[in-house]
Amino acid sequence: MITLHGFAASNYYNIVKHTLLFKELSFQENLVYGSSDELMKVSPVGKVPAITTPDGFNLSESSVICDFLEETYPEKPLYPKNAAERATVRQIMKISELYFELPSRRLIPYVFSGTDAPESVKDEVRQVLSRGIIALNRLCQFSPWIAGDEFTMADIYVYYVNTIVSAFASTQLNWDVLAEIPGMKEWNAAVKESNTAKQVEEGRLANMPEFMQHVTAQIKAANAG
Ligand SMILES: N[C@@H](CCC(=O)N[C@@H](CS)C(=O)NCC(=O)O)C(=O)O
Repeated sequence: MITLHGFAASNYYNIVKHTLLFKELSFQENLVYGSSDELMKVSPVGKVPAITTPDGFNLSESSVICDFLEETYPEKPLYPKNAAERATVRQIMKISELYFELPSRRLIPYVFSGTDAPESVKDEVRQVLSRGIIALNRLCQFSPWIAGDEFTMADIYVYYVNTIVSAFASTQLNWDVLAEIPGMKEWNAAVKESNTAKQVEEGRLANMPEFMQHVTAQIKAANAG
């Protein structure tokens, strides 16, 4: 059986969990937080998520894990057969990671510490998000799925990226980023309606109290040091 290492409050973890559930693969969850010794054994940078396969192969990086799962378990495919269409799916995923996820993440420490981000940081984040908005407006089809008529890995990936945009960028910048992409909110609501997304969300909510305790302890330790 596959082991999924990490914690369900992580959107990256949930990308892989959603993929495993979609493909109906049997897996067990091993609750572990970032940078722990246990995680370092399976993830070279000590980040969540990582997986261990039944034959003992360890792998980290959410999009790489998803590619591996697709290649190893091609049943219930999440990438189109056509190479150009497959590349477009990956392009949407990459752009959402670089221009939506990563800038939004820069604001997480301010949200967790209850402070307002400096204007210079907000400006930088706004600029990167603006490029993401332009690119995703050009690439996303929402017909009905993000890359066309097939539900693909990009639907899973962007859905969980958007949770970070909404929770951190939109709140800190007072900017409804997703509303800048016509069709995005309706598509988001459609993915949220799926039983798989609901199951993943249950896991996230169950983990949140413990995760917040973990974050609070980390902030205290950092302030003490
Ligand atoms: N590029 C990585 C990012 C993973 C990541 O940032 N994970 C966060 C949790 S959402 C983490 O492990 N943070 C703990 C740490 O940085 O020590 C991926 O796609 O898997």
